Amino acid sequence: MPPPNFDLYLITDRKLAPGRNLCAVVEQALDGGVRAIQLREKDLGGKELFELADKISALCRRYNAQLFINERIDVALAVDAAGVQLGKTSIPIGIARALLGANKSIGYSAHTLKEARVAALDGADFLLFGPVYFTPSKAPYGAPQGLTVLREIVDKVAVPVYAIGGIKTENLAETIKTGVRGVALISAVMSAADPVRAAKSILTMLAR
Ligand code: 3NM
Repeated sequence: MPPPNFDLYLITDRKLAPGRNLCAVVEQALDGGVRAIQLREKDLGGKELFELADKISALCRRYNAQLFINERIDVALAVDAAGVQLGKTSIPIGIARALLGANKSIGYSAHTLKEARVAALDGADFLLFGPVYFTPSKAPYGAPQGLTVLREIVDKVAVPVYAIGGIKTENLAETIKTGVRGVALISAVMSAADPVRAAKSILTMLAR
């Protein structure tokens, strides 16, 4: 696959958009210029996830945006998504590639340099690395990794890296300075009072 062409990878979590319809928030993000969405609703079974993916896939097509499905290769194929997001408890990258074919993208969420290197060798198209900053959902796994470790990953792994975990407009500039390809985030857009504006301002900063 060609390298990813997006700066901002927006991940969904409908629990972080309480009281709002997930499709409506995703559409606002697309309105704000987001062109890559990862559907990550881990508690949904196949039926509900497929139905949601189908709706979000139609939205993404309308905006010429790419849709990635967390873990579920079957759902990604069913809605003809751009690819999947895998991690260390997922089906191996090589097997995913065999199922998906050469025209789908595989993102991999790494948490150590070793894991990032192995994922790159196994054929991941891009990596997420984090959590760079404090973020409530990852607090049980230990302290955030910080910018020094992030920079080391960027320098040592020959695959585009996206920073994830606690990324906000306030820390975007210092994060970009590490040489990352872009950033991946949930709450800075999903929980924003105005997701259109939040997406726009993050994308403007990333484009600089
Ligand atoms: N993965 P927010 S951090 C889903 O480090 C996820 O792999 C992470 O949410 C990792 O942008 C994270 O709201 C949460 O901090 C990102």
